[in-house]
Amino acid sequence: MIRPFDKPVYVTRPYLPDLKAYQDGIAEIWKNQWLTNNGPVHQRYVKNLEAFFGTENLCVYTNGTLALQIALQGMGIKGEVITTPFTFVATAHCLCWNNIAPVFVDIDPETYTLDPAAVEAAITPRTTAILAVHVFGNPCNLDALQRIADKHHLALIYDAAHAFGVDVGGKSIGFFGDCSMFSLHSTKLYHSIEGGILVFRNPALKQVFAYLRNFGFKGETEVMMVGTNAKMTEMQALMGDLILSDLPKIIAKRKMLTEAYIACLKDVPGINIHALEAPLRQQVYTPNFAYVPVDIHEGYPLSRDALYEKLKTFNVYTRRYFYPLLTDFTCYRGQVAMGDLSVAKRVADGILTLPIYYGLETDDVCRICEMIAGG
Ligand code: T4K
Repeated sequence: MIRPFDKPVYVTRPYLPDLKAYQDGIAEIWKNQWLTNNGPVHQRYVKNLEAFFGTENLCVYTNGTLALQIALQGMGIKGEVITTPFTFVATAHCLCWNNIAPVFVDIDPETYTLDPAAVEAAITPRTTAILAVHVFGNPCNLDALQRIADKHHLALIYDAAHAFGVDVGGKSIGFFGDCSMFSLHSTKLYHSIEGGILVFRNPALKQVFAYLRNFGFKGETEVMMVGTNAKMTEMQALMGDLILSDLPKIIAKRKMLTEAYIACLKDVPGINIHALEAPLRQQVYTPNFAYVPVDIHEGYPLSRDALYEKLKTFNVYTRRYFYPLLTDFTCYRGQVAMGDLSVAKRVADGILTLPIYYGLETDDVCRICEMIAGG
């Protein structure tokens, strides 16, 4: 008889740094009397991020959504942009907020990222960019997408919201394409409460991206462009800065938990764990173990949704990231262009993302897996 957890086990919990260290940082902010607008903690954080990424071509924002909106605006993206329906709504919302038409195409069944052949088939004279998502931290097909972008003179932008800490060929995944957005939301493995980062190729964008973050201001009396307010506060910067040095131990713990899921689920009929195993098997990139997506299919005695409900009775709150597909949401249904999305639909209907966070223990993982194996 498997007992429910006494306290709710959520799909994620934020990593919290040492409280005393955060309190000391807050005391410094009190002393500075500087809360936002490029304060000293923000400046220190940016320097540390530049060292982490190995580039000065980055800008920090109050959240990932505004960061991505600013990337599209600052790069002058217009017309149609090809993107994925299997992502968080923010990806497509950022296009629409810039009056850009999203064109949704299908995904690869192994990585759940954009299918390059489907991307190429959807290009029209109005296409200006590809907005690809490293969903669950899985790198997109970087070479193929770059080849298509080069051949058709398109910008290549990555929504790397899930991919902080992922390296490819020894360098950050942020170095691929023209620009990448990392989300630093509390639900992410690395966070700044709320936050976002743009990493980009063209150094000239740095000034534009900074203007757009602060209403377009240059000094006190000049406004260069119609910007917005997307500045990160000192409290956010402090959180991000304190957690940055903990990243290796956060990722190591998540690797251990992922391996525990694999060991406990590998023989459960009807549960496909290829998306958990793939990052461990390959040699090409360093994964971050951001999510635990498992695919529930016919061999399992319950439907995905029934399992999701059943786990709630054990006090386990999984999520169906990313279901429904974006194209099925009220605001997009019937309003947007799309190709054949049969793979994306199948994936969205079968995926359950299981709990993973620093405070979770392998015993908890085994207990969750017993609940799943019980059918
Ligand atoms: N692109 C992609 C591909 C994204 O996934 C996202 C964000 C974005 C763009 C936009 O980036 P941001 O603008 O957010 O920086 C969450 C996050 O709010 C969102 O950031 C994230 N993707 C998305 C995948 O997940 P919800 O609506 O599922 O979050 P919520 O509030 O239901 O939280 C999930 C669980 O986390 C809760 O059940 C409990 C736990 N939790 C959450 C918070 C906020 C805590 O324990 N403590 C907390 O403080 O969207």
